[in-house]
Parts: sequence; C-alpha cells; structure tokens
Amino acid sequence: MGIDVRAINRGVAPVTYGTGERPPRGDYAQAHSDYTCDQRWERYTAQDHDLYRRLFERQAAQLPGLACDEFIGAVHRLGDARRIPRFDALSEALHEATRWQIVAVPGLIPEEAFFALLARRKFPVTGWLRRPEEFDYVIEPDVFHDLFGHVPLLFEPMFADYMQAYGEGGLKASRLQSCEFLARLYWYTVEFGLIATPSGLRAYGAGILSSAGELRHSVTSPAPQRIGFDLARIMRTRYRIDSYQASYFVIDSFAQLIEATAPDFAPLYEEVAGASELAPDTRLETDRLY
Ligand code: HBI
Ligand code: FE
Repeated sequence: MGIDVRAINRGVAPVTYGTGERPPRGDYAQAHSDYTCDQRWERYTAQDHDLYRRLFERQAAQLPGLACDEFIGAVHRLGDARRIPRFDALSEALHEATRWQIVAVPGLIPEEAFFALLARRKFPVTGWLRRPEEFDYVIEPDVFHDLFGHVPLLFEPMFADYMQAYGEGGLKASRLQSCEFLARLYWYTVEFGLIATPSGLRAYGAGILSSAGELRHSVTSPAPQRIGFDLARIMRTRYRIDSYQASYFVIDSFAQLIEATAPDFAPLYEEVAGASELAPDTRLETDRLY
C-alpha cells in the first residue's frame, strides 16, 4: 500500500494511492519542492462553497453521540461553515492554540514530504474540493476531509503533540524502510480511530468524522470488529482505502497515543517485520474486543 510517485519533468511529481491506477487529483505543477502550494481561495466557485456548506452541515448534525467531545468542542474553530475557509486565517487561529499551521498541498503527497511537514507542525490541507457527484464519497482526501476531519483535533494540545511526534517518527521510519508500518498506525488512529469514553465509544479519526455513512457505522454497526489499541497488532494489519473498515482500534485516551509512541520504534519494527501481515478482518485470540 505505498504511495506511487510518478516522476514528471517539472514541478513536483503527482502522487496517487496504491499502484497508481487512479489518475492523480490536483494540480501538482504549481507546487513548491516541499509539495506545498498556494490555496488560491479566489478560484473556488459559489457552487464549491455551497457544496462545502452542505457537507459541513450534514456532518455537524450527526456529531452528537458519535464524535468525541474534544472534536465537538473544537469544530466551531473552522469558522463560517458557509464557505471554504481561507487557510491563512485559519492557520493563525490554530497557531495561537497549539503552534500548528495549515499549508495547502495539491493533493496526496509522498510520505517523506508528509512526515517532514508534520514534524514541523505544518498540516497539509488539500486545496481541491470533491465534485458534486462525490458528495457521499471520495477516495482521495479533499479540502473537506482535511479541514473538517483533521483540523479541529489539531486544536487539542495532546493530539497536536501526537501528530508532531508521528511526523518525527515517520522521518525515522523512512530511514528504516518501515513507512508501511507507520502508515497503518496513521490509518488506524488519525484516520479511523475510536476512543472509549464513559458514555461509550466515540470517533476521533478524520476519515470517520468526515464520512457521511462511516461515522454512524463505525460507532454503532455490529458488522466491524473493534479491537483495543495494540501498536504491533495495528502495524501488522493491512487496511482498505475504498470501503468501510472491517476493524477499528480503540484507545482509552489521547495520552495513551502519546505514551505508546514515545519509545523508539526500531525494535517494534523488527518484531512486526518478523510477524505475518494480517488481513483487515483478521481476529486474533489475543485481541481485546469491544
Ligand atoms: N498526503 N496530502 C496528503 N494527505 C495525507 O493524509 C497523506 C498524504 N501522503 C501520505 C499519507 N497521508 C499516508 O500514507 C501517511 O500514513 C504517511
Ligand atoms: Fe486524512
């Protein structure tokens, strides 16, 4: 499940998920060498802003009882839901809160570039918005997924620190050729993580929080399995990019994420590399199920 970077002879290489059979989304020719680019807010049309508004309103309406309190408490920081926010204004508010900034990128970027930005507390936000016919589902992260899904929790200090630690870990992983293990950790926490609360399980993963159907599905459906957070188990487990997850991993607190990722990962990578990969729907005897 690597990121397929196809070389082109100018600008930066476009990036796609997986083996690259899907065409890249976004204009990579405008990006700088670190893959950042300008948001070019003026190019959004009234239809874009209206689509963003409808996406926002639909998701915001279903947060109570499904999204974690920290997310619900921070989502208003995205500002006026009727228009796609200007990244520079939002970045100022975010920087004041947790010293994170938002930077525009043309779309998916190579893992090394991604880690390098996170390590500098810069969150890459895709500039383009999905098409109206993708209202219910888009595979690649678009501006709605990145802003609505990821940015609110960057206002939460504990999670903001985890995201930077993840980026720093990623730069080390690149040297150890363990990006795939780290990509799985990102996927099963930052994108599709659940957290246990006294009122029950709640979503904190951006891929869930920005999805019309998966938010309710991940928290309430009997179909998927929900497994207690286990770093090596997560790093062994493959994931699907184009359907609901078969397994979700559950943390007890954001502090647990920080504690679990504090030690050096090299020995863990060795352990994981020596163990078999697991299909997304595998169930192990040792799994702590919810
Ligand atoms: N690029 N723009 C963008 N957004 C992501 O979330 C992203 C990415 N590149 C790689 C990536 N995520 C994952 O493979 C991380 O686990 C590294
Ligand atoms: Fe994402």
